[in-house]
Parts: sequence; structure tokens; C-alpha cells
Amino acid sequence: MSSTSSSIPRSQAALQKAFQAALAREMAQAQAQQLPLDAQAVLRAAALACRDVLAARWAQVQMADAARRLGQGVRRVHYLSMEFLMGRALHNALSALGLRDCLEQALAPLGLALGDVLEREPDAALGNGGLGRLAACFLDSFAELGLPSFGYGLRYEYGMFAQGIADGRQIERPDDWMRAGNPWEVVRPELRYLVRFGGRVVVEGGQRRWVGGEEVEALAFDFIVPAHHSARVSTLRQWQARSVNPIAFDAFCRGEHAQANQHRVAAEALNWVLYPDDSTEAGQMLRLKQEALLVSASLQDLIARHLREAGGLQGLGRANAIHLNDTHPALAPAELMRLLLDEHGLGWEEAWNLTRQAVSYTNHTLMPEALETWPLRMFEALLPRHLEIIYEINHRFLEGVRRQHPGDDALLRRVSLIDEGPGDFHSRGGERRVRMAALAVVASHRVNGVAQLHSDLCVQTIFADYARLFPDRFHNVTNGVTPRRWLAQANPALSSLLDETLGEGWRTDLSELKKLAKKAGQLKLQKAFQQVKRANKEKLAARIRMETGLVVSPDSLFDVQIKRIHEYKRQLLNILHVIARYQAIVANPAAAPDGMPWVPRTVVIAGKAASAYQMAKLIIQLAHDVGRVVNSDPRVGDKLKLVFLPNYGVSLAETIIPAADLSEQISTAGTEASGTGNMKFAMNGALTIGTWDGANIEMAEHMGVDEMFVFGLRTEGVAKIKALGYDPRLYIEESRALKAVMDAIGDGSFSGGDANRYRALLDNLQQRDGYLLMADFADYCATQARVDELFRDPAGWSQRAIKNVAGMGWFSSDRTIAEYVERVWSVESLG
Ligand code: 26V
Repeated sequence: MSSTSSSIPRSQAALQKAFQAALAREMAQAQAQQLPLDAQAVLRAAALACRDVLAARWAQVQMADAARRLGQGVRRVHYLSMEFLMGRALHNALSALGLRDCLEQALAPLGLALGDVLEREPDAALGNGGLGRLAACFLDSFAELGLPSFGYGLRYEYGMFAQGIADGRQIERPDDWMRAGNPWEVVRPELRYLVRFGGRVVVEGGQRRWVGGEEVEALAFDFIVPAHHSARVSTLRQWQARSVNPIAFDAFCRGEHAQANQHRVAAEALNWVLYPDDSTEAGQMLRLKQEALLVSASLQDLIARHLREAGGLQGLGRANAIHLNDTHPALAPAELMRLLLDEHGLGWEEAWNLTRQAVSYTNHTLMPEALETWPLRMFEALLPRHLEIIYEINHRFLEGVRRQHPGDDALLRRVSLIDEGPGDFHSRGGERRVRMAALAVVASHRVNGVAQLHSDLCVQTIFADYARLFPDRFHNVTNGVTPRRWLAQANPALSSLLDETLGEGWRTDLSELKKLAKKAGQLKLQKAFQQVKRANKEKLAARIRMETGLVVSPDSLFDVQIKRIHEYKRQLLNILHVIARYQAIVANPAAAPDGMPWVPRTVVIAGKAASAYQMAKLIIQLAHDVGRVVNSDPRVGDKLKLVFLPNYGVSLAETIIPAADLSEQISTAGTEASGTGNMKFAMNGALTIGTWDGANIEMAEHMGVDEMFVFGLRTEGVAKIKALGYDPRLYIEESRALKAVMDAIGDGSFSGGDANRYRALLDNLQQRDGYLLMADFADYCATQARVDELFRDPAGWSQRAIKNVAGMGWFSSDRTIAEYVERVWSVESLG
């Protein structure tokens, strides 16, 4: 990218030299061993060479940050997250460092294409969905904005899982992403911290201390994230648990090899997978231990750094922000209190003030199942000192509430950090639990949601009591995405077109995109836009053919829904529409109901279902069953195709999003906290069909509401209909199309005559339909017909797509991070 080279012209030549030298060294290593210089070897060599350059920058940045903070009261941000969905790193590093051409030239004599090398890299898929990808976008913006910061996570050896499809059903495999090593990570053997589990609390000289149990050591591995327009970098520090003890030598000598090593395996199991199945007690314990490991190692690291820089604990809360990315790291305030009280001898008041100053919390979902609570019993067994501290925090907090609201015992029960369970006898299901989200709220100076509607709903629903107690604590910070990955890298052709049309300013200031709006009517721009989209669609069509064997037409409308599979996201509504369209095509192949020829459509779905989420898995199976029938029906041809692309992840999204014409954002109003895929699609010139939910609302406001295909009940409508006693059957009886769809699923039309396969799914839709698919179906289909109508007019469609791009300037994660700095992480936000 020319702006990179022009911003640091003098060092760029030196940088290229350093890169070439490192590359030559690594390649020589391979050659010396007579190993082939294939794409795999080059990938490794190039990654190591980039890492060398980044490591040098890293050291400079740390020194600069320390000096800057001492002088100017700049806070360092510590972003704690169980998930980081980083995806691939080489393309990003080459773009950031301006080394793409350099590598391409080095490859030419080897007869290798850069694209083949880039494709070899496995995704670092250490996350589940939006929350994890947001964390990765934030690291990119931390670097770009030069924010002193550390991202903290765990180094999962097998990610979450790799999704395979067998007979139309999801199967889960370990995602062995580090099989060929991980050339990007920088191990920090000097950074090791002890983390304890179990044991008991003793009193020594009036001081409470946690002793006994087992200890593991957390070892730091750094992944360095480059800025794209400066020599800054940010850091993702990932912890690896190891046993403090080597093998048991006596057992080993007795020939009991596995036994000699079992304590080491138990420690390493902490790092095997993200979100281990927690349907068993052992699974839950593992998960709680992972959270404790992340929190404890990260905070010990923070304190050690602060002591080195400041010489004492004073000012810790003003100099350091600790941000909780959702509820999973909510143990952090309890652990910080323990470290400050027990290990560093502070008094309660002082420790609590530092903690409250440092900690802030973002909520990412209103789904009740994601608001973690842990049985007291598990805390007693694993984290007894933390439980004492949580009791004390709760006691002091409830005292305050009691003073403010005397006599309101119901309020005390609702806001308590401890869920007392129903009644006094906690036999089954009703055991006492710690409410982790409540701990996060009480211990934070700021709490925010991730889009305006979601932040409003947080205050009105799950956190209503706390919001009345602490009205100034609650804020909104609407999400954003990094335009470096999601526009510049994913869509080079559109990026070049933007450069030609607007100049390169958008690359450093995305708000420049708004200048595109007044050009959207220009025929030449529309044509160029269409060509870009067409080329991206051809690439996706090739990928679909490779992955599934299915041939789809790049002339068809590419209608895309890619995200975790969840009932609230309503992939099922999408499939119901596909069935309705299929039935209408079969009934009249010559014309759509409006008398016009059918607009050919390719519906693409991708996403993983959590391994224990049966309904989500059934939805994946239905997508495959319907796809098989529709795609092989000769009456249908190109008029309709349904594709499920397996193993959804960051890299797949980078191929799919630039090729989409239509982005499906169809969650039940009030359920999707924000969405970030919605932003990536619009930035790449897809139109959105969406509900009035999450960040869709703000997107519509920024691009002009008429530029989006909005349908369905709104949040108030959803609440009202539910209050009145929602009966989905009324909608089915009312609509012939809907009834025909339900009947076809029910009579086995898509399941080879097996009328039982989707019984549970249909019963749920007919009897409960908690996400109101039946109520929104008619409007969804009518809106899809409006989509067809516009697609028949290529100029009109392109004009609107360009206006969508123009409206997305505000949705850069740089803007989001600037808002966090101003409202949450600045010294000023501490009051
Ligand atoms: C979900 C699951 C499901 C699988 C098993 C483990 C597990 C653990 C946690 C969660 C909660 C996920 C929360 C989440 O990803 N929220 C998403 O956050 C995005 C970034 O703020 C936002 O755009 C999405 O709307 C929201 O769903």
C-alpha cells in the first residue's frame, strides 16, 4: 500500500532489506536439509521474517509507551477475552509492513504464486463468533491508533472445533491449527505466573492467605499485531498452562509412563479447547479453571509491569484499564482484590478503589444462557478465597443498597451477587450460585452494550435494577469492524475503485466514504462497481464448486447468511423462504407472482452450531435436506440454489462477503446485540434485508432508512404480541404459502419420506415459536419480492449498493475504540 511506504519512506528500504535477509535465512534452513521450497516452507519463512520485523517494533513500542505513560498519565488498556478470532496473519502483516511486492518478487524464481502461499495458512480460530472477532478487530485498531494496550487470552491448542458435514449433519473435529507449528508466536519464558486451584484459606498474623491445592504455571506467548499506517504494534498475550512439576521420575522408572506424566496432561488440558462441553461437572470445572487462569495470569502480569514502571501500587487504577469482554472474565475484580489484599497487603478500601477505577465491562448478549453463573459449591472447591472476597463485596454492596432502599428485600434478592436458589432447600437444580454478570457490573466504573438498542435494552431488562442504583455507570458504544481486513484485504478490487474515486484518504479515515454518496448515480462508477462485484462472485462460485461440487451462476443474486447457527438469528426463517420460493417456482417456472421472470438466486448459508445445541444442528440438517432437493430439481435450474458452506470462519468470510449481493440480518427484534457481519457486508456493497435490531438500526440511520430492506416486528411489537398471548398457529392458518411450507417439511418431502426427522422443529414452531418466525414470515417474503424487483434493475441496484458503502464510514472499529477511550478508558472517565 503506497500510503504505508510514503509515511515511513526512509525506513522502508531498510525494512525490505531486513525482511529479505530473514527470508533468505529461513529458506536456506529448508534448503540445507534438502526440504522442498514449497508453499508451506515459504509460508513459514515469510511468517518468521515478518515476526522478526514486528518483534523489533514491539520492543520500541513498549519503551515508548512506558516513557509516555510516566509523563502524561496515559492509561494502558488490558483487554481480557476468552475469544480472539484472529484468522490468518500473513496477508495482514505483509499489507501492514508494505512487504507484499517484496515477497511476490522473491517467489517468482521459485514458480510460486503469493495467493497459494497465503491460502496455506490455517486460521487462528480461537473464538466462537462476533465477540471473538470484535476482539480481533479491536487489536487492529489498538495498533492503528497507537493505544498502549495488551489483549489477553488463552492459547487454545485445538480452537473451538472444525466443522465437517456427513450426510447433511454437522460433525465436530478438533481444529489442529498448530500442527505445523505457529511461526507467529513469540514465547516469553521469562513471563511465568503461578495460578492456584483448590486448597483452603488460612489466617497468618491476621492476614488471610490461600494455600494448598494444586498450582499450575501460566506461560506467555505473544502474537504481535501491526498498525497499517505507522510503526506501532499491539499485543495479544496468550497464556499456556503447564504443570510446575516435571514427570514423576520414580513412576517413570517403574514403567508407569502415562502415570508419570498425568499431572502434566491435566495442566495442559486447560489449553485444549475453547468452550469445552459443559454438560458434565468435569466440563464445567474445566471451563471455570480456564477463566481463572486467564484472569489470574493477566492481572499478575499487569501488576508486575505497573510495579516496574511506577515503583509501587499507588495509581494502579488510574494508570491501567482492565476491560472485561463479556462475562467470562468477570472473575477479574475478585482476583485483583485478592492480589492487592493478600499478596500486596493493601487495605480493603484502597484495593476496592483501585479495582473500581480499573475495571469496566461490556455485555455482548441478552440471551440468558450466556450470562454465566457458577455454583457456590464449585467456587468452594476451586476458588475458596475468591468466594470469601465475593461475599465481602456483596455484603458491602447490599449494605449500601439497604441504606438507599430500606425495607426493599425483593430488590436485595434481585441485585445480590449470590442467587440463593428457590427456597431454603437446594436439592436439585436450585443450588446457590454466583452471578458473574452482577459481579462485573458492581465492580466496574463503566458498563456498556454494543449497539444503541442493545444498550437501552440492557438498562431496561437484565440490568434494570443496577441501572436505577448506578444510573451514570451505563453507556453505549456501538461496534465497528476494521476496514484493513474487511475492505482493503478482503476486497482489493473494490478498494482500488475507492482509491480511484475518492483518493486514498478512506484508508486512514473511513468516514471519507461518505463522499461516495453523491457519486452513486454516476453510470461509470456503477459499471465499475458491477465489474468488481461480478469478479468477486466468480471467485466465490469457484469456491462453492470446490467445496460442495455445486455449480452456481454468478449472474444469480447472491443472498448470504453467515453467522453462528442460533434460533434467534433465524436461519430457519431463511430456509422457510427458500422452500416457499421453491414451491412457487415449481408451480409456475415461467414467472414470479408479480408476472415478471424469476430473478435467479443463490442462497448461501454458513455457520457452526454449538456441539450440544440440538436444535441448531437440526437446522443445519434441514438446510442440507432442502438444498439437496432444490438443487437437483430440473424444473428449477439456476432460478434457485441453496448452498451450505462448511467450516465457517474468518477466511471463508473474507471470500464470501465481497461476493454478496444481499446480506441477511434477520434476527427477532431485540435479540441480536449488535451484529458486525452486517457492517462488513454493507461496506463491501451488499444490500441488507434486516429487522429493526442491533446495529442494523444505526446502519439504516447512517445510510438512509430507505436504502435498507427493513421488515418484521419491532422490539415493542414483539413484546406486545407476546404479552397478548402469541399463537403461531393463527399465522399458519392464515397463509396458504406458509402452511404449504410447513406441510412439506412435515410430510418428509425433503427428508426422503421420513416424516419424523423435523418433528421437534415443527412442533416448536407451531406451539411456541419463541422467536416469532411465523409472525414475520409474510412480511419477510414480501420484502424478498421487493429485493427481486430492484435486482432486475442493475443500475438502480448498484446505485443503492454504492450508497450503502458510503453510509458505512462510521462503522470502523477505529471510531469504536476512540469512543471507548473517551468514555470508558480515559482518566477523565474516572470522574
Ligand atoms: C455463546 C456461546 C454459544 C456456544 C457455547 C459457548 C458460548 C459462549 C458464549 C456465548 C455468548 C456469545 C456472545 C456473543 O458472541 N455476542 C455477540 O457479540 C457481538 C460483538 O459484540 C455482537 O455483534 C453480536 O450481536 C453478539 O451476538
